[in-house]
Amino acid sequence: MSSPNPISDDPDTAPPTSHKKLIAWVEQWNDILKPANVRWCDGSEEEYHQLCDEMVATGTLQELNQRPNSYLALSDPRDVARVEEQTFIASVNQEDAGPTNNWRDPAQLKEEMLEHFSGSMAGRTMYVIPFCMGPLGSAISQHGVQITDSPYVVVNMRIMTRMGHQVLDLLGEDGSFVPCVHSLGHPLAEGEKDVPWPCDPDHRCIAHFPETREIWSYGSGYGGNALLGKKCFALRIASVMARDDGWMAEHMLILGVTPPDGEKKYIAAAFPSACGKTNMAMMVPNLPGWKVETVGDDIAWMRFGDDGQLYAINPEAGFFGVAPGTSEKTNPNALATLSGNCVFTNVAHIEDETGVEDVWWESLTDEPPEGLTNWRGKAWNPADGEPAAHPNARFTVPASQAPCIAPEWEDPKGVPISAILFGGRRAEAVPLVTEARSWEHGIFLGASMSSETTSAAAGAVGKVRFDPFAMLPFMGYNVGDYIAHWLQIGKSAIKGRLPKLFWVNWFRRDENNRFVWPGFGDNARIVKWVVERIAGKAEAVDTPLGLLPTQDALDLSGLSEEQCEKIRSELLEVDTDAWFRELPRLQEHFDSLGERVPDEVFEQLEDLTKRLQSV
Ligand code: TSX
Ligand code: MN
Repeated sequence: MSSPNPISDDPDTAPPTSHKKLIAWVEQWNDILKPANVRWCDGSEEEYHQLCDEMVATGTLQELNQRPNSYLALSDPRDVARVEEQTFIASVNQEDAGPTNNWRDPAQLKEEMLEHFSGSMAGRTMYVIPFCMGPLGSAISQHGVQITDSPYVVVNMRIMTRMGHQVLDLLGEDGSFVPCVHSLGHPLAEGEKDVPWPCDPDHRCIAHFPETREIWSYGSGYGGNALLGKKCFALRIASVMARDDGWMAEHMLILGVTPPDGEKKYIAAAFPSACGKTNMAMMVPNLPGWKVETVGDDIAWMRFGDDGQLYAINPEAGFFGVAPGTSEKTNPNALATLSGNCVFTNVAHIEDETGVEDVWWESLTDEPPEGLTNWRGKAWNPADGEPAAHPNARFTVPASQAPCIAPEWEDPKGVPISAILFGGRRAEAVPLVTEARSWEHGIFLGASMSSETTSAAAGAVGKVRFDPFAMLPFMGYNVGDYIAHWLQIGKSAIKGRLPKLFWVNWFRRDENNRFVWPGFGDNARIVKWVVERIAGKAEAVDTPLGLLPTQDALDLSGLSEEQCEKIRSELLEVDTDAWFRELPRLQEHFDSLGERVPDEVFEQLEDLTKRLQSV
């Protein structure tokens, strides 16, 4: 005899699909999680408003009267960021997860997690969110279905993905989807009062099963731990799909750049955290007549078209950006994007005597306004030395609202990528811009990527951390196999059709510890050289590190004579001494990545050593 089933017995909650596998999967989890209700999300505006209103009533959200349809959420102070220590790649063989991932045996991990999932949605609604990563109907897009007991996750997923009934239509009766299970881990007993940000920090676990392409997330409601379409699916699981099916899932922004009298080109760029990826994607060029438009700010999925070109889509529909540091000076386009329809998380709250309710974060204005409430919901006192907004405070906003959004950002066929930049934050040694000598040399540069830690992350400041391809926390499989996949992409490509690869560094400092490069809109000068190199119109000089702009090739017009002199002598020269110090660190880095690192990487390191020795 079958037990009464709230999914199919109640006509109001009957599944709006005839996809048997999907219905069976939802029923299976309904039995495990034991929610009070099941709600299939349709993705409508009414649904969004209803959930927001409910969260205002329960105290999860505060409405902001200065920005239409915008809200502030303050998290549990123990649930403020991705949790890498509790993030797992559960492949059958440990070696398939590789030395850079936390590995667990899949069967064992599932058994453990099921104990936590058992009854974890008691007293709550289980939302079923069908979503699409990428434009609806694109051959590069992929579908997922997330189960969650967090209405905050539902409204964020509606901004960050294409979600709802259209996705069920696309799935039809047997379309494939990545099943994503998420629970906050805070069941409610009969009559128990809820808290504004339920979670279970002591038992958090973000699990990926690459072989069966499943995601299980327990205990956190924050960002990449909970919005499973983003880091979990679009990077960790998608990187595995991409390896198996000959495409690429990368931690990259995508921008379009139009020269004053030339053809629009598209550039993808990978940077570790705290290098200003969103700022770069939304850059206002400091060169007359040049235009930069945004296709994506965080993730790129790339596939070869029939013409042999690599085409990229942004799998996301919104920006989930770090708020602190975002200002009229660093990113005016982001501020314009945030005029309404935003969810802010862990920023500070303003409520003044005139009835204004809005948000604030560090460096939004030169001076903080009076009467701030900090991200922990307490009156903010600057004398305490604590920031008003959490350093990892976020905004969630539809990408379509950006004034700089490229008109073709949702083109299902993607945009053709002409160049890929690898960057990092390095005070020394790494030049302003270097063109790779070949695809294989570019892969060596990507695999060598490193960045100095900033105060935004925990731990020591100014320590160099390697972060190959800015993918270290996001590879769903062995890092050596990942590098081999990049090499394989090069082998399977039509000759001459691959994007050119570059290495950039905006963060060199002088003897007084001041940044030498003006950065921000002036990065357009580097973009210009890149675009001209693609067109075969700019000069480069062959150095041991790769191809650097000749002293005159970089457009420095409008910068002071003193600045130009410093840039030419410090940022466009190879510091051989610094590189002899760097070589053993690189050797150690590649040795630490395990047995599967391809020989080509070590050959590149040898070649670099020889070139430096023959200077
Ligand atoms: O985002 C940044 N970009 C990329 C912009 C398109 N930031 C901020 C990084 C933290 C997230 C940068 N910071 C950049 C940069 O190019 N460059 C720097 C370093 C820098 C900081 C301040 C100044 C110049 C360079 N100038 C003054 O303070 C006047
Ligand atoms: Mn990212």
